[in-house]
Amino acid sequence: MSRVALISGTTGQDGSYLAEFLLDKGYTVHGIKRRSSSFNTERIDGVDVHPRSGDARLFLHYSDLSDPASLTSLIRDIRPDEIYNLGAQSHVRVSFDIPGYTADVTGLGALRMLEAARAADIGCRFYQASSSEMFGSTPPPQREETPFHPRSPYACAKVYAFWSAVNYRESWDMFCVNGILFNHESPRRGENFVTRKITRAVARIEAGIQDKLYLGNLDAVRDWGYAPEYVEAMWLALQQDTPQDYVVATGEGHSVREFVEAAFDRVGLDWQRYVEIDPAYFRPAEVDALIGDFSKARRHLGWAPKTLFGDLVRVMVDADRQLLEDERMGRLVRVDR
Ligand code: NDP
Ligand code: GDR
Repeated sequence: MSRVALISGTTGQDGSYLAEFLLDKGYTVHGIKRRSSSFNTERIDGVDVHPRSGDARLFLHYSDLSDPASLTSLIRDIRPDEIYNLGAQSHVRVSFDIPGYTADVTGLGALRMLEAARAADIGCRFYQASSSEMFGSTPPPQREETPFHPRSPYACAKVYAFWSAVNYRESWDMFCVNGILFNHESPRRGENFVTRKITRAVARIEAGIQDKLYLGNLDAVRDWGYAPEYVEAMWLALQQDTPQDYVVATGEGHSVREFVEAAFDRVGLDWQRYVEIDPAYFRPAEVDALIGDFSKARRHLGWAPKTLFGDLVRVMVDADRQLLEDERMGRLVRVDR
């Protein structure tokens, strides 16, 4: 019998890659999608989700992390072997504008998933999408033992979710794991995160349909990896004998300025002619530098990143050039090009 996984956040960057990864491993995958007034399943539209097709193994269900009753009945009905809680209001800058909503979905949402899993009493394994943002202003390198100092409502909510997962592990003997993932990007990255904002703008500027790129703090340093590789680490963390927490990162730090420069270099343009600073993109409190030490993940999971900074920038710029070309030619476009 095929193993069964439930993913919250299936329609997001990571959820879409994880769904594909698990389907390739032979899992039956159930995903949560939330009600929206416009289509929000674009990232997984390429996967067969048609429930009437005899061999369909991906099923999407309406639910929401703010609705405990729907989570409880979903888990009770599906009886998953593994739950991946990836759903979140995941934008750090936006969390300053909607702190209550962020705390509810990103923080309490995790608790609701944990409690629904406990109530179902099915012995399932639970992955919580924790974040390097929890380290906040604690200087790099950051590892599993590094103290948290969150700098945004988003990061505070993630700290709450992190400790809730630990608490369910210790209180109820549940197999709960936190993956503390550092920034990871891809052509499926949301367009208002800085890497994708830059690569999309580079493609448009090269094509002559955009003049300027407005950004905030160029000095921030991040440890950027490649999303498809990070979902494997999530899965590996749930296959171990004991539940533990893992930092997943590349170990390399680069500034936003370096990312901008490398992306414009890829198309032979001088970034200084196009980039302007807009203070609207500054954050009330910034996280200056995140660089992860992933030696525990390497040791326990046998995991290491393959795609590093230069290749990541190249993959993302090239994908956005191709995407733009396809849009201009009126071709049917999938976001994972
Ligand atoms: P995305 O923002 O791309 O995806 C977030 C997902 O959560 C979407 O599917 C979204 O649905 C869903 N969601 C939002 N609100 C709700 C809600 N109320 N109920 C149910 N689902 C909801 O994030 P990523 O894929 O980049 O990240 C996945 C997870 O990992 C998130 O929890 C994020 O905080 C965390 N993380 C991400 C890192 C990264 O660098 N990408 C690093 C560390 C942690 P919809 O599509 O409808 O908006
Ligand atoms: P981050 O990602 O906050 O690290 O959270 P983001 O790409 O939004 O910002 C990275 C850095 O770039 C600076 N920056 C800008 N950011 C955005 N979005 N837009 C801009 O115009 C801009 N200009 C400069 C930011 O100030 C910041 O320092 C991501 C999310 O995926 C979280 O969910 C996840 O937990 C963390 O990564 C790890």
